[in-house]
Amino acid sequence: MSDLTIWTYDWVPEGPRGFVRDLRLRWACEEAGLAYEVRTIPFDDRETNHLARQPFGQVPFLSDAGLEIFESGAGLLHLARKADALMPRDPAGEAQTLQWTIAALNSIEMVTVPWWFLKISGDADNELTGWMGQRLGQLEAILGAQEWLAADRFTVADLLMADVLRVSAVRAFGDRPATEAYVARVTNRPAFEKARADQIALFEAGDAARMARG
Ligand SMILES: N[C@@H](CCC(=O)N[C@@H](CS)C(=O)NCC(=O)O)C(=O)O
Repeated sequence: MSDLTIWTYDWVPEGPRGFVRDLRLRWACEEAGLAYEVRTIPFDDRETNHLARQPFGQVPFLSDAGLEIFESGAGLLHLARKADALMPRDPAGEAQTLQWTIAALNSIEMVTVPWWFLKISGDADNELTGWMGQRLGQLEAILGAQEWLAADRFTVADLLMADVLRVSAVRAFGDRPATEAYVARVTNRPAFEKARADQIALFEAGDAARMARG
């Protein structure tokens, strides 16, 4: 048995499969060669059935021996501390990795998720479009000039930024060739492919279990 357990739902509808954020933690473990297992909580009653472990009723959360950690970003940084493959150990490389990891969450995902939500709710030209366009344009300039966000190499910051940017509506927004090449490059990594395939297989098994329950 591994010390690391990634917790997710036992099932989700088809739409979010391949995008549920446990994938970030699976991907990081795969990149780092960290042994882990995946365990589930029931999707039904999710709003109340695990509040002690994830106060918003969401997934993922991570167990590591006696520790429990929620928020995918916190889980990623916890894993990054264990593995050079995710974060360099020199102070400058580590600082760059931390800043870009937080930027992925707090400067990019902070606008892309509400923008996407308004868009799928029928408000395609919503008021967040200008804000998101500005942020993604700024990132496009950076990704046009450098291959990786931090320390001239792949880090957990790239894993997270690419996961934020790979949402199809965000990917299709505007003409951003450097960003598109970056997302393709990062998500072509075998560790991503495995994490994604494993997540989809878990939710497909959940289909069968729900069908058997009737
Ligand atoms: N900020 C949280 C967001 C977690 C989140 O949005 N989880 C989604 C799955 S990817 C979820 O549990 N959705 C179900 C719900 O909100 O009821 C994180 O990064 O861990």
